[in-house]
Amino acid sequence: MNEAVATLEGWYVSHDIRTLDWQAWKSTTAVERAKALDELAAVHTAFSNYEVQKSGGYGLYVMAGNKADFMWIQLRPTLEELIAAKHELNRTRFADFTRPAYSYVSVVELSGYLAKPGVDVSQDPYVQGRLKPALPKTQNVCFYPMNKRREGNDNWYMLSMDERREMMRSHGMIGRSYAGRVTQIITGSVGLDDWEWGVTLYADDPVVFKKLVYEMRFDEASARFGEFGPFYVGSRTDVSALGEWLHV
Ligand code: 76R
Repeated sequence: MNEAVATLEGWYVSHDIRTLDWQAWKSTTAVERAKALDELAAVHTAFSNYEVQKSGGYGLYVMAGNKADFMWIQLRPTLEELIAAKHELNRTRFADFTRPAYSYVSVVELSGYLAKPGVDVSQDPYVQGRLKPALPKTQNVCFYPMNKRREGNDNWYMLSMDERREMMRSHGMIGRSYAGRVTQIITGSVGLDDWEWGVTLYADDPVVFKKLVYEMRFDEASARFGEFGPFYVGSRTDVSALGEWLHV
């Protein structure tokens, strides 16, 4: 049997992606809309405080395209707390106007392919910071789930550790050439959701998503082995900006 790479897991992650029922939103009263936005503002502040207290991560985004209108990304130390965060949002009046578009449950993952030997990761502040991250505050976000292929000669899981490590080295070198322009959070979801990983990318300039993902398509780890789910792209927002978006 081939050797599975060792992984480190950090906080649990939820990508909660929803559409707005515009018809219901427009046909309710201005008073109801104001109450709904107030309740949204209250949970938004509560969620943001998890980041301030370093006990979770949080981001709210308005989405491009017709697939969705909003994405809430939440990070928590346990699955129970992640579920509680969903319920907190669902208890608001604002949630009554939302419909599920997509959701993804995963856990922050660092794989050991390129790990430095001899480092005690439980004591390493850099590693711990990456496992329990505050979400980057760039203007834009791109999320998609993916698999590594398991077909015929293109079966990632039948490759030796050395072959996989070499491909991940090449992958990481492309990634690093985007340092300062894009930040990635890789989350593992084998056994948690329908794909094997979630890829969440942060950049100010959304063209960088296109350039990075395109360049990686030519690299063996993606060209031969990458299988991709739906892409969701959006822009970071807060409740006051959202109030303007939702003003009817
Ligand atoms: O953790 C590290 O930064 C070390 C190097 C590294 C690993 C191990 C790394 C770097 N990645 C790793 C693992 Mn990645 N990554 C993706 C995608 O669209 C595509 O073609 C693929 C989606 C992007 C865009 C991306 C970006 N990476 C992984 C894994 C787990 C694989 C496994 O365990 O088998 C996946 C699925 C994956 C996918 N990667 C980087 C980037 C970027 C920008 C970097 C450099 C990050 C940095 O230097 O901080």
